[in-house]
Amino acid sequence: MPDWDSLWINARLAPMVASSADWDEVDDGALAVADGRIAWVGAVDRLPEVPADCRIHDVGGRWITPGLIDCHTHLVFAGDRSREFEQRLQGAGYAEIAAAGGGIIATMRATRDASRGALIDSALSRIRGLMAEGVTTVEIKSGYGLDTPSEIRCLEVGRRLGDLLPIDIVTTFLGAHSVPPEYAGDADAYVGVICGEMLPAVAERGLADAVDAYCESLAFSPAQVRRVFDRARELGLPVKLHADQFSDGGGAALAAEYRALSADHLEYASDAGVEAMAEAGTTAVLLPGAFYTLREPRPPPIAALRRAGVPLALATDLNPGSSPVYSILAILNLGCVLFGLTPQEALTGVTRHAAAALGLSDRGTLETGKRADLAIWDIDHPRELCARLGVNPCIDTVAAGTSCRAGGPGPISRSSD
Ligand code: DI6
Ligand code: FE
Repeated sequence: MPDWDSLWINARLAPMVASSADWDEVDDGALAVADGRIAWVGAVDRLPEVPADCRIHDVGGRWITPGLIDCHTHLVFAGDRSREFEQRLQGAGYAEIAAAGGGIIATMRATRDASRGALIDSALSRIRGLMAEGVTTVEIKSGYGLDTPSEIRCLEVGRRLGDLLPIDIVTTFLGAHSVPPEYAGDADAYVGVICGEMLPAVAERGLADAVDAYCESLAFSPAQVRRVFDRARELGLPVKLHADQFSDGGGAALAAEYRALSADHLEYASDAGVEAMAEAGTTAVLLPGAFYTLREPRPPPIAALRRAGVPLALATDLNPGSSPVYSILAILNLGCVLFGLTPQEALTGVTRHAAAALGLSDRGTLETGKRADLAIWDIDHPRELCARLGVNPCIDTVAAGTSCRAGGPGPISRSSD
């Protein structure tokens, strides 16, 4: 007799396992959980005998997908940049605003001045918004501290959020996000601080699961990124890269050379860079929120990425400047409308491929042995999640087998006892 502690029945399942064109859906399915892991999943007519003390959740014919994964956010920050949004509508450019002391440095100032409690509270509400949309794993980058104590504090806030929430938080060090004013004009010296002081301190405290950098003319050069990546490698930390967002800086190929988990943005990625990513197994993280908000003219080379077989992921890039998008469902729609992804590619981009972009093989599909991260939807078909803007059909988010809404007006469930 299996030792299941809970069973979801009367469900339509979208396991997101197959990379074929169809949805590999299971019309009348069931899913069992033991110790936070999927213990059995499939068609109900093949369901083995159910233990008497197993808690039954009847979802009333609704859809269950893997819990969604937001694999790229900058959601620990203070301050507001909507004035810059207005300036851009009046014709100012993103780089121009940054050069005038706005941009990332404006958020750095506000974040350095904010209390730890304030950073936690504002991040909690952003994450709760994502959880309400079926998100069970969130990646959070630092990058708004830009000195050692502030970067450590932002990563500690990320770890603390993981303790406070039922979902999983993954943290990424992004000290190489922008050159802080105290090193203005001397990026090489600042990179020296990142490599000599920040990264060792972060690694020693176990505060980051990966290291990222911003490879762009208004941020860091490929040579500077190499120094950061070499140090990360010495410290045993995997790397990710903000690559080719506003120009072809060779970021895609650089990420591939370092076997990066992911290269993100990629609007100006070259064919050679795309080929190198395919060879290296580096996932492409597409960020339509920044493309939309900055009204960028050139989408990433989706056809070339598809042809090369590069896994496509999608994420909010939630940040106050270039992507103030607080909804992963909106990102599904933007990924389809702006980048031409199919709904199935888009949903795979926030499940299986998003897990790969974080180097995680224990989630992102409905398969036996994986974390029992589930999202339960009041829809007729998963493509609806991409086809509509401004509606949230998620009725429950389950993290490692536990309903995140059990406290509130919760899930459709009938306890067997
Ligand atoms: N690229 C972006 O679009 C964001 N970071 C990055 O590396 C911008 C972040 C911000 O404007 O605050
Ligand atoms: Fe980003």
